[in-house]
Order: sequence, then structure tokens, then C-alpha cells
Amino acid sequence: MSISTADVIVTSPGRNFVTLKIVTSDGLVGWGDATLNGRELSVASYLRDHLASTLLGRDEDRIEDTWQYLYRGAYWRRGPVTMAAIAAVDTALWDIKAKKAGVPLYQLLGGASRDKLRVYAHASGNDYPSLARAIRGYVDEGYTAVRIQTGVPGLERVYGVSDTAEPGERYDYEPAHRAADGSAATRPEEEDWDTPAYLRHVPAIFEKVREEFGPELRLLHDAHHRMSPIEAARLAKSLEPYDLLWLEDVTPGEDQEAFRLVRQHSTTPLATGEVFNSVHDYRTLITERLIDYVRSAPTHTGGVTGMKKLLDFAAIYGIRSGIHGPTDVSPVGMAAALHLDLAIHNFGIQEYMPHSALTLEAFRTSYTFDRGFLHPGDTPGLGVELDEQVAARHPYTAAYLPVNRLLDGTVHDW
Ligand code: EZ4
Ligand code: CO
Repeated sequence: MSISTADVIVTSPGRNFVTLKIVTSDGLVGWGDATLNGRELSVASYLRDHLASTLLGRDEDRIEDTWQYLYRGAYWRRGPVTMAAIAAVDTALWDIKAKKAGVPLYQLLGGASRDKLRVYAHASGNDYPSLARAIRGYVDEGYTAVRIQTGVPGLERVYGVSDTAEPGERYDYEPAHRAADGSAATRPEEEDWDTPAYLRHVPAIFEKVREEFGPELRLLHDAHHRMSPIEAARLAKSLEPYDLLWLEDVTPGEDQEAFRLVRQHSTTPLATGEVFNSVHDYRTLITERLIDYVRSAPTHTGGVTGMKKLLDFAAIYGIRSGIHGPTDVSPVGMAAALHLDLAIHNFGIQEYMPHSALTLEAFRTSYTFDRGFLHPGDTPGLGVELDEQVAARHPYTAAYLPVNRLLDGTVHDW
């Protein structure tokens, strides 16, 4: 038996997704997610123009061999486009193998290590009252962990902070933007940023949150790579009294040694890696135990195979998973994350930003949510199928992640 077709479906049910559909000679279908937010068509081309023809006729059961063939065979190592393309192929092959075995994917990864997966929700607000309302909504829904993002006085719009801040079944904010009328964007929006104002404001917000919501609620915060190493150290230290589950992307992660400075100054747990695409991006961070959680997602890290290698490497150093789960990871990528989460021993927490009703009309999922916990479900394979007729009704529409500028106009990290 072998791979008969490998088709790329680019669709936009609410937001853009790149999905790979592999069909075998005996008619089994496997799905893979290759969505790279704001750069979707580059991965679609990599898959269509460079990988698809090399897959035809291959034995679909040879997953590790196919992974190595695509990774080593490319000559050009790593990178977000390559690793998202490999991820889609790898995930689709795991989906097929599990369907063939008649078991949910987590059974092939060693079986369940726990009964359910703790997730964290996204609460944000431009001011404290709207943030508190958002947190209260999630607590009432049963969430035990909430990520807190706040507006900063003097800044018009801060990335990761919703304008509406209504909690509920929809996500709290959408990272990529289109034109105001919903048509294709031609360039990113620009947002302003001021590090001193942020460093003054954030600890005060966390103090209020702890006061109002007590010591037990797990709190997280994402700093979106905006601090220099010493600013990052200061932030981690100033948030210590509020007992965060993690502080994320406190300084740009490609400067791995910078995390030594942060570690020397603080016991606030650290998470990073959502923009990484390989275990090699983490070598110093993991072997020197400079972080506590790895944030990669299967979609951006070579699929189930790439992610399993990373998670096992992290486990040796006592570092846990905190898999990236924004709306720009498709339900197919989300399902891959959930099967891994359930199987590995070093699970930490899973990010959960529910997809819109329109996205879920296109992607039929069998994972379930109950009072702050997810489960991948017991449907054979990944448990997610793309309805191609619904997909066809929603053509790709360009959207961009924003660009950050300091108040004097300098382009800044984010
Ligand atoms: O900025 O998914 O932790 N989550 C995040 C996300 C990312 C987007 C980028 O595509 O930081 O909002
Ligand atoms: Co993040």
C-alpha cells in the first residue's frame, strides 16, 4: 500500500488555514496542519511545488523514514516553512496509521498517562474592570488556569489584548488582521509599545488579580519577546510575589544565553518556544534548565515526530510541555497536540483558545472540553476531518500579524 494523492487545501473559515490531505491506495485519508500565520502561501507552495510529488508511491507506514527523508533530504535545515510542511506530512501519516489500527492516535504514542488535560484560557482587558470581568467569566466556566494580558496606560493598543474582552466560547483576541471591511490586508497594522510603562503597570495588575481571585487560580502571562535581558530579569523578579504558573517569552528566545541572566535573578517559572521549529533551538535552554515549559506546537515543529523528540529531550531535564494552542493552529494541529499531551509523562498545561463556530463548521472535531479540561476523544486517528465543501466556500484572504513600534517610531520586538 502507498500514498496515492497529497493535496493542499488553503481555506479561510474565519481565518486562514493550510491543510494537507493524504489519501492512500486503499482509500484511507490522513490530515495534517501546515498553517504559518501571516505566511500561509509559502508553506502551501513548499508542499505543492516541492514535496507532493516526492510522496506519491511511498509506503505510508514509514513515518520516521519519511520524516528523515524530508528533513535531511532538503539539504536546507530547519526553518518555519520547511518544518511546518514536514509537520503536515508527518501528522497526516500518523492519522492514517492510527485509523488503520482502529485506535485514537494517543494509543500509538504509548497510551494515556492521565485522564484529562488541564488547559488555560485567555483573559484580557484594556483596564482592570474589563480584565476582571473576563477572568470571572472563565472561572465560572470551570477554568483553573488563566492567561492575563492587560492594556498599558498611554498605549493605544497592545498585542494580545482584546478590544471587546467578552469571555465565552469565542477567542478573546485574534492575532492576525485583515482590512476593516474583512477584505485582504496588504500590510501589517502597526501597534505602539513602551517598555518602562509596561514594567510599571503589570505587577500592579497582578497584585489586584491575586487580591480578587485568591491564591489558587493558576495565572500566566505572555511578554511577547519585548524585553531586553535585564528588563526581562526585572519583570520576572517583580512578578515573583504573584506566583505565576509561567511567564512566557520574556525576552527573544533566539538569544538562548540571555535566559541565564533572567534565571539568576528570579524563581518565576519561564516558558518559551512558540516561534521555534526544532529541538536544536532549545539546546542551551534545556540542557542548562533555563526554562520550565516548552511552547512549541506540532504544527510548527515537524509534526508529531518532531514534537515527540523535543518533549522527550525536555523530559530528561525535568522540563514540561506547554503546547502553543492559538486559533492560528488549526483543529487538526490542535488534535495532534492533545494526543501528545495525553500520552507523554511530562505534560504541563495546554493552551486553549477555542476556534470560531465558522472554523468548527469546516473542521469536524471529536476532542471534548469539560470545565477547564480537554480530552482528544477516542475516534480512530486524530479525530478531526476537514469538510472540503465548506472549505471551498471560504477562499484565502490575506491577513498579517501586526508590527510593533516604540513611541519614537523604532521597530521593536514583539
Ligand atoms: O502570537 O499565535 O502565546 N500565544 C501567542 C499567540 C501568537 C500567535 C502568532 O501567530 O503569543 O498569540
Ligand atoms: Co505567546
